[in-house]
Amino acid sequence: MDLGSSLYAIVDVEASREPVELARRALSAGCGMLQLRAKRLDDRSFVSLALELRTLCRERGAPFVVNDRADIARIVGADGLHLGQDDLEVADARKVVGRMHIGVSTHSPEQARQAELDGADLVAFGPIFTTSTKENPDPVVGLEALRQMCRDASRPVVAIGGITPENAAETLGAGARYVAVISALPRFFGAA
Ligand code: TZP
Ligand code: MG
Repeated sequence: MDLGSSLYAIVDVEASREPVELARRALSAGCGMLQLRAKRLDDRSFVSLALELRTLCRERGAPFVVNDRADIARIVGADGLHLGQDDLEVADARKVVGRMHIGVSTHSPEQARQAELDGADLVAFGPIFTTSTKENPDPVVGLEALRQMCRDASRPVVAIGGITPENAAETLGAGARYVAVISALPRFFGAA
């Protein structure tokens, strides 16, 4: 299935043994955005991997996003920063990253509205389906809630959580601009 630029590839160092190779393949498949997620990596390794992925993204013209870490996003010259509900507030993150594009993870319509009010450029919503990647995931929100969210949103919406090649098209059909994928990522370009 060719999702082209609607695929938001999240390279999670805990979910992939070869994150650089995975990033290369996602970029070759034409993903529209690539995020580095590294919950437990030491800072120096995080910076060095982020620099490597940023370079690959530049070569391919895809925006490169750093998860959680405003400091590292700024250090490596990322195109975007992605924040969760327990991370820095958007306004505080802006003090570090300036006008960089900021995405915020949300799990309810209220959180999504708040993220927009806070100045998020992109709103991630989920989990749309069951996911085993996230520790202590919020309850599944489902496609109908996504559809409503996309109708109400004034920012592009990223659908996340349990997205696979089988359900990606109907998820985009609900109005999401991107589908963000971690565990099923290799399956989007034909790997096991
Ligand atoms: N936020 C909501 S669900 C999720 C995150 C980070 C995990 C998505 O991972 P997967 O493997 O694509 O379900
Ligand atoms: Mg986070």
